[in-house]
Amino acid sequence: MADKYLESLYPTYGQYFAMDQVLFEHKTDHQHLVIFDNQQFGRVMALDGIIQTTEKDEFIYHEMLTHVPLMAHRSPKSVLIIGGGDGGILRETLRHKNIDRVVQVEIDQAVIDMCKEYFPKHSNGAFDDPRAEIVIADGMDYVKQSTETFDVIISDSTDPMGPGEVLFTNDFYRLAKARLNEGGIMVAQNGVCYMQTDEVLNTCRRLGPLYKDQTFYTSAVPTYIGGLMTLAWATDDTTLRSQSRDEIEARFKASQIDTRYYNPELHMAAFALPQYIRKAIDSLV
Ligand code: AG3
Repeated sequence: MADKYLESLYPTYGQYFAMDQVLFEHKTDHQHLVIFDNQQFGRVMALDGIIQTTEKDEFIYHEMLTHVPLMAHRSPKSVLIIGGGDGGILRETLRHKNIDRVVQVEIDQAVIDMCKEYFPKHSNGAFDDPRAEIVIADGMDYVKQSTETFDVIISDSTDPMGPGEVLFTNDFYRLAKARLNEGGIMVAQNGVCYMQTDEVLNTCRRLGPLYKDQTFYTSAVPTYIGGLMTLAWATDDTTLRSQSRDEIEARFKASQIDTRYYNPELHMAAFALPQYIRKAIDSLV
């Protein structure tokens, strides 16, 4: 029987993965990194006891966190990625031919190095694309110091504990907004809403007041168990979310991007929120 990797995200509920082979296990300068193979999900990466990405289902998360803002924005040229060391978001971003500048800020060089080696399909050469600049730094320090602005900001973080915690603070959201061009969009990984409802509520409290339109969209990612994953959406352009399916479809067709999960119907539908989340959000006001 193969050893089992038990995810330690929740105290009274969780999932395990049979580890056919452990390929790498190391305490980096920032986090405890494990890479192993599993029959169902292919290669799996975990940080500090929490599954971050798998070879088989990564496309769902990476496509939804990237293409929803990039297809909603009418002419995005530049993108700032916070985190995302495995390169999946960078890969999907660079598939947009109109994007000519991407800055990715990742705190842990070791995550990039290990993912290039063990998950080559995640980045698929994206780290070598001349349009991409990789900065090894804390996302918070970057938004404090940088003067550059972007059309879209994508926060592909861990859960709000350890190095990722700062990326869910008031200060980070305020400073990130200053890095956004007028009418720009910020999206952020926001956990599994059934299991991590407080995360959604905290984001409403902190990110909500900064933007004219702040909500969430969802996607079901098998390895992020517990139901729908919530992705935070924030922009001052209130027209972006009321675009028709045809407008999104026209942009999607023009992009010629061949996706495995994202499509214009899903784009529209992803903003429909379950009633328990709507009620929780409404109870804040
Ligand atoms: N970022 C999202 C990890 C979330 C896992 N947490 C959870 N199940 N709530 C992963 C990096 C992918 N590029």
